[in-house]
Amino acid sequence: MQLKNSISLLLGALVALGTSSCKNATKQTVNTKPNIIIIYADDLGYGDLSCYGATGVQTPNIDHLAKNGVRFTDAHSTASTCTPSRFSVLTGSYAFRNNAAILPGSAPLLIRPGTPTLPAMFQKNGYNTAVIGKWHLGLGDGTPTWNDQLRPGPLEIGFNYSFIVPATLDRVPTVFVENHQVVGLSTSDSLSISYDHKVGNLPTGLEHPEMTRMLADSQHSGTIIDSISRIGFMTGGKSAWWKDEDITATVVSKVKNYIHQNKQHPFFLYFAPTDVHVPRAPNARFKGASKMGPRGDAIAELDWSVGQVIDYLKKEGLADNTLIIFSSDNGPVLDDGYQDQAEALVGSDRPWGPFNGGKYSAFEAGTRMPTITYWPGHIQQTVSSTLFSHVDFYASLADLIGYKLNPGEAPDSYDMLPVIMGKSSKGRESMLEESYTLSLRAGNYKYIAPQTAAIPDWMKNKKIPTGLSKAPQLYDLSTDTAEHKNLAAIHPDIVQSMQQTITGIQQK
Ligand code: NG6
Ligand code: CA
Repeated sequence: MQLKNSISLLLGALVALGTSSCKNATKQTVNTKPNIIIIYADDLGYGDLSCYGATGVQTPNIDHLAKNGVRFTDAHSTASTCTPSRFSVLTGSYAFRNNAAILPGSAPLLIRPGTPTLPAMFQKNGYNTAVIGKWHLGLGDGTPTWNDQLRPGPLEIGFNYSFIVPATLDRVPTVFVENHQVVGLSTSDSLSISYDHKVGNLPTGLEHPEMTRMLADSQHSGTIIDSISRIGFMTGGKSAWWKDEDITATVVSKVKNYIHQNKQHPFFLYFAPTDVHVPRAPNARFKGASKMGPRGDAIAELDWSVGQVIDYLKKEGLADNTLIIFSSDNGPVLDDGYQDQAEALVGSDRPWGPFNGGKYSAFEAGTRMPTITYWPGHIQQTVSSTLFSHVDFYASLADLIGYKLNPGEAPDSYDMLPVIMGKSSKGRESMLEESYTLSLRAGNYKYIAPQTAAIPDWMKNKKIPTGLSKAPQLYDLSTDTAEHKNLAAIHPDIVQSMQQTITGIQQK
């Protein structure tokens, strides 16, 4: 493999350095394996970055990655919502295998200890591993014990360190969890939450909308914390509550600490920024950074975080030895329950790019993600239209570090390392997309399996078509990027064969 050759060349060079001189070189020889950072943003759409056509906000730091790395135009998260997409990145499995769907903040750990995971794979190969940022994959065995040790969690499935937002910004509890503990919790003020009834006396958005800084729909009108009403109810644990405006800076400082502590040791960092999910309350420093109000400003804040990582790697002398993969977990949504003017201020920008749909949708914008790989001196700069899925990170990164997958490990993951490195354009022959149904991409076609559950084809408040229909749908993306013209009736043979492929994947 070409890449392995280049790694051995690099190894050779470092060893040579180590024999010829000084302390620094000796230090560097310790860390000969490349570090890997996956930066996985939240709800960032295909058209949300200036390198993908955004004009209402500029994203110079992420654009820098794109200009010097591989910018994908047909790369996908596995699903159009968060939990299933993140499940797939970390396990190399499609989420339907585990019935993974959006989790409440009280859910137990979805990935059971003992399951092969991407971080555990790195650990086995001598890496230190961390998750910093959004988790949303559950904690504990039953109901999480917020006032006690929270386990199992990230540390039980392959991470050496974790600093997480347990679920989403719009869900209780609004606290960080570091390793097994809620950060800053006082023993004299225990924290409790519920998703079905009010606990404690804190005001809710339903009772006191005037106490909130942005109005929310009824589902987001539970307990008000930091002037924002949330999904669910919460009381106590006051010393541990986050301030929304400070979340990104806190998380970025943890990222820097982690990189610093591991600068002489290979590491895998899953950095999951909370921008640009609702409620969008970026730091005041970013107010007006875009022309698009809080949603655009949150994109600017996200770009800042990426810039901080790039600069810090340089400062620590790690830039040339670190592969960065940047992407997002699902497509964009303007109104996800809070009135923050996202729709009014979007202007002529198209967060969903040239595609139809968005978050939650079976149409392309649900899963087609801005995706960039960057590794100075190693990646061949290019724009890649290769069909690629984030479930492939697992097998590709295994190849990068010379690890052979065990039978059954990362069952849906293909080794696409040459594509990640910009050295091949040979993509997947077929790829599953998950939403409230299953879809399949193969050749020029996209097939969306019929969905009989009572989910509408149009989400009125969000103004997003779900892409669901009781009838099969078939689109030719080479002539119909926006999935408007259903060809299923004209090509029943293609419909049948694509449905069979899905059934085959399901039975694997
Ligand atoms: C939905 C929430 C939405 C968001 C989403 C998860 C309601 C009405 N909406 O159920 O606000 O939290 O879940 O987003 O409850 S995700 O990016 O983590 O998938
Ligand atoms: Ca998301």
